Amino acid sequence: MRLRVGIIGAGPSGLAQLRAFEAARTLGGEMPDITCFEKQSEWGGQWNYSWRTGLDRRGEPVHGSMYRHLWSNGPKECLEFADYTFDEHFGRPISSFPPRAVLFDYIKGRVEKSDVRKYVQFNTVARWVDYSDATGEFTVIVEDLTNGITTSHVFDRLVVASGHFSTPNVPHFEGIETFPGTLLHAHDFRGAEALAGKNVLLVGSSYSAEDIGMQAYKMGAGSVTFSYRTAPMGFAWPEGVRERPLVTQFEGSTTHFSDGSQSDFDAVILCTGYQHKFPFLPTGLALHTPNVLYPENLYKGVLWHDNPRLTYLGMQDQYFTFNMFDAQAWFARDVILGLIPVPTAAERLDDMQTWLARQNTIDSHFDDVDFQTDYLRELIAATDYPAFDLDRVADLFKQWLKDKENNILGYRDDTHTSVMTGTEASPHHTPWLRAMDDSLDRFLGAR
Ligand code: FAD
Ligand code: NA7
Repeated sequence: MRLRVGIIGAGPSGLAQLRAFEAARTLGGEMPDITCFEKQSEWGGQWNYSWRTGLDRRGEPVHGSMYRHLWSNGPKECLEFADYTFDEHFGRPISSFPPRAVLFDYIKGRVEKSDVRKYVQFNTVARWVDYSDATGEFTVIVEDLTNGITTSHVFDRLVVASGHFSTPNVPHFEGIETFPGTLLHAHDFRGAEALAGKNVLLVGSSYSAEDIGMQAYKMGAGSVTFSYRTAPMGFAWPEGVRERPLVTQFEGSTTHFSDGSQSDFDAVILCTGYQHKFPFLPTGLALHTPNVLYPENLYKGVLWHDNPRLTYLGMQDQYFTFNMFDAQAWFARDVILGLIPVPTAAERLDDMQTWLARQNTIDSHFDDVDFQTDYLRELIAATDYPAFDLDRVADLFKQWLKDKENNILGYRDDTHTSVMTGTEASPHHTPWLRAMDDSLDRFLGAR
């Protein structure tokens, strides 16, 4: 009997896994029996935009957290697939910071070319997983959301690629229930147009706060205030944008901060991050971790230490994205195919502890980049994923971090050079601050 591999999720991580197996097959390798369950009706994960919030039309929690006018927040040259370049997909240079629809098109292009759609069961949600020590098998209960019928599927290996930016972390602040204006978590944010003229408060000091705050500014917010728990972002903000320490209390539309200051707001957006949540996994298989570069209990960042037949993809905090999911998927594939041996539990622990100890010494974004670069280096060296100059990508990330420091509203107008092809990005026809149409057609069209 062929090895049976189940994959949960057809976002960039799950698609990387399908692509990895397909790449091995085209080289003459034996393909396992693969089934990928995707609860949405289309693949692409977060990049498959949904206007819905809360529950979807079938009553499932909406997965998507992306919004209108979302443009890549890192250079595309840092996430380029090594086996499917932007040049191959678009046939000409494009700019370095494309909008969501353009990256969605790129992701889809690779898997459409690879003909892996046949492995995906869409509209199918993983409800529960059992593992049997006696047989070494996973039993996965799924529901076909189109007809409510549940079925049971048995696998020898399971890959969890269900993402970790969908279940919001929503802290409570004293008096928040008295706030009369717009109040939501970033997960439910879909666009900043209605924030024009409003005084907006964003709680949080990471990517979501920064980007939604700048969207609000771009769309004409009256003022933008960030509230941080640990440290301010410290960018050279434009006029009308400021940072305050943590909110201590809401009193109607008045918000108090820990430095004793107070302000009135029309809208509050909680950009307070996400939870790793796996409602379909029992204790013993479910990963519990904050959003960090090296979650505990994952050997090489992917194999579940307590049961290496279970793989997690994309569970790290991310600098590298698409190409990291590839590196992980190629590694997981070769473990699943028996080409990479799984070390003993003691050896795995030792390896994880080395990475975890290094993680504890990180004290800058540059350190983050170096950490994740070395992590990818190790994974890529272990497989036939096409090698590329990781140090040059790390340099690009560091340049991008500096560019943001210099010009938080203008860094997306910078261009970078592809490490894969040497192609220099073309400047976009419209500066990001004035680009009000984020469609694929407009992006590819002339000025
Ligand atoms: P996801 O994209 O979340 O895909 C997971 C898939 O699993 C989904 O299709 C979901 O429907 C499916 N699924 C979940 N649960 C089940 C279940 N029980 N059964 C069946 N299917 C299930 N990255 C960048 O590189 N650049 C950016 O500019 C960028 N911006 C971002 C902005 C936002 C607002 C967010 C939230 C993320 C952003 N990211 C960005 C990171 C982004 O998460 C990754 O690029 C990528 O989408 C992660 O892929 P994934 O496959 O691991 O997870
Ligand atoms: P992140 O990067 O996980 O950041 C979460 C932020 O939320 C971070 O600044 C936290 O502050 C803050 N946070 C968390 N809990 C609280 C409470 N209780 N009070 C105040 N602040 C809090 O999530 P993001 O949503 O920004 O980014 C995730 C992805 O979405 C990313 O890939 C983007 O590209 C889009 P801390 O610094 O820990 O004090």
